[in-house]
Amino acid sequence: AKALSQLRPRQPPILRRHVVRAAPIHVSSVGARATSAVQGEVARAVPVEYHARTGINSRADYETLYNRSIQDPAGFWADLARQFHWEKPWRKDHMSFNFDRRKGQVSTTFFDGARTNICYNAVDRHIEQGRGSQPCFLWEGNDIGEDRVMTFSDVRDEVSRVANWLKSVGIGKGDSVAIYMPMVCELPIAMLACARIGAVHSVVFGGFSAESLSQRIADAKSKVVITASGGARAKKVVPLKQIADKAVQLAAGSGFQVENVLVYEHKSVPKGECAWTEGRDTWYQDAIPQQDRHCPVEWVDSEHPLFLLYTSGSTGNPKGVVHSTGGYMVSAATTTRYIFDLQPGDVYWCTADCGWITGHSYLAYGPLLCGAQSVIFEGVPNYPTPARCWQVVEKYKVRQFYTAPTLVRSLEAQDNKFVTQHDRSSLRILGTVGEPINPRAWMWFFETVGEGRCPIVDTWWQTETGAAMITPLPGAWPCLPGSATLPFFGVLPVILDDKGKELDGEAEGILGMKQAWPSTIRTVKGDHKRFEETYFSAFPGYYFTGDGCKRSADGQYTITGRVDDVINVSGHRVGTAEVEAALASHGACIEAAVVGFDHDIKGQGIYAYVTLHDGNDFSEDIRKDLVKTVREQIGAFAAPDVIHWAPGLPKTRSGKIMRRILRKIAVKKDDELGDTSTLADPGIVQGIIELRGK
Ligand code: 6R9
Repeated sequence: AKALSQLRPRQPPILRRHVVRAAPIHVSSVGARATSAVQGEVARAVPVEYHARTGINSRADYETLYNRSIQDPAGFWADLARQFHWEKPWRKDHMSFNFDRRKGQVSTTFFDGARTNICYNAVDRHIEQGRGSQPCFLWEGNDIGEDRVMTFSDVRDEVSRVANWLKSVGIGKGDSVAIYMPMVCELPIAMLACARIGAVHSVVFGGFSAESLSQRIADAKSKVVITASGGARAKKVVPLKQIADKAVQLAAGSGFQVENVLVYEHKSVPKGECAWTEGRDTWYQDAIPQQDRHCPVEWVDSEHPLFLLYTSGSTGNPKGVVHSTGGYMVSAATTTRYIFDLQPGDVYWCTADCGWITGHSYLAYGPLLCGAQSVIFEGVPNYPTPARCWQVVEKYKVRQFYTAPTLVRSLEAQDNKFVTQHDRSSLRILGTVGEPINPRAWMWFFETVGEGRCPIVDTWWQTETGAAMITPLPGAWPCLPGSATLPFFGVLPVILDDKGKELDGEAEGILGMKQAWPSTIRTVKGDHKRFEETYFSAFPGYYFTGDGCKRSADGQYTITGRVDDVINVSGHRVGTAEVEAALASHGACIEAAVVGFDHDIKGQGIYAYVTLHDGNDFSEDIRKDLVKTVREQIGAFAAPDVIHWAPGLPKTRSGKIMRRILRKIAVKKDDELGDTSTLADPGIVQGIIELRGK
């Protein structure tokens, strides 16, 4: 083991400068001092000079708009919606919602009476405004040197051809289409093609297994599946067609018959290597170029479903979250514009896969609706080297870069030279989503990647919310490392206690929503009762987020982690995110995951899985020092009872730690781990089990 003195001051000096020297910042007119509620590292508000082209450049600017959005949501959203084309206008009294089951069916509607089409607004509208020859997709392949640019006109032609093909096989308004594709331009094109004709897309992430895909195909009743022969992830080939074939077969076994499979030939798996079912399968490259490049737009009601996206909760099968057309369009566009200060022509990069909600709202729809150029990256961030992201940033002169904390931490673990060897002077805004970001990783992102120049927008939201809900607006108030800060326009968060009572002022509890926003989840596919039970039963009258949250005296919100992950130790509420941030602040630790376990005396104890930086051995000294770090930064009550060394953490492919598995390993129920096939690396589980007690 290395001497501890070598481990502790590992933080780059530049980071220390910020943490230690940053002066207390006045974040509001009342002059409250802000510190992040994510404990573990001293995080102070970080002011960043940024002039937003949206015109929101102070907290006062924000408050004026925010207050109107809450007092008159119908008028506020109508004003924002006018930038789009509506074939038929909405009624004056166009929105309604009921979040209280006791008063009848839970529902949300926006832009009632109106008809529109999101594909028209995302693509055709820009062509009509003279931007047809502007690039809108900048595709970067898995291997260096592979790239492709598509303009808005190119995209309209291709979308229309796919839409015409869908019609030719009998797909029409309201029918669902499953999309199981790698990150090629044809993926968002397939989504837009569905939207163009009023079909409902159901994108399934290319990393899901045949079982998961078949379950989603059958639940959504997708008669058509659009897939590819294969996909490329670093040096790995994903046999998508083979998996899709198995999924279609499994669906048939459960009584649902897929009628057509459209297969895009991807270079990773050439035509000759694909199994083929005559009469059911069609090669994309054969059929699509034959189609007419004109396809009329199908105008749909604002409440017409745009897409389904399956998401897993704490119980049961994945739920098909249903989003509407008009409301989703206005939320996706408005949040993209204000949070990323996105203007037509900006080069913007969201690293999410289209298989997740982030890819839907912030890779496909949001940037297109704003007329931006959206980078689509097929590969992985550390291939061929950990410099890949910054190389892409340099190549395309990316202005806004949006990613997940897990990616930030994995790149932070590498030599900084991978970052600094590429020019990042084009970057203006950085963003994170998906999980709490620990202040140390935040600081590294801010200082090393953003050169201390770019505000970081830490956006909190969910598949169910469709668009970002709690988020900084760049330049309008100081960033607070680890905190999503303030609610977006139209979002009215509440902090609830266990009994569902609203807490005022500075408070900690469960995050709920009191008022509908345009992209509110409308229902769960085929099961409105389950929808009401999952989201509107715990606390009648509120949308239940499942997240814990703290609000500071001046109204800033910090997510503390899923409430199902909060650990109650001797009556103290300990957020797993807090303990993880504390552990991760230790120089030897790269990442940590914390779960609760039943404890005879304390009620619950804290069980921490810790992954160390390369070059650090698992040792008793580091173990003690890690526990000490938590005691020092949070308090003795939060000190982990167990530190379990882990070669890596079990994560879904979207980077979420599967705590369900870790809870079972902690209590030695290795035979109850359940389905581990959706893990990015299922092999990691055995590695963790082997280190138990070590
Ligand atoms: C967009 C997305 C939603 C859950 C959510 C919360 C966690 C997302 C976060 C965050 C802290 C953030 N989460 N963003 N936690 N800070 N900025 O990720 O949707 O996959 O449905 O996950 O992710 O726990 O409830 P989804």
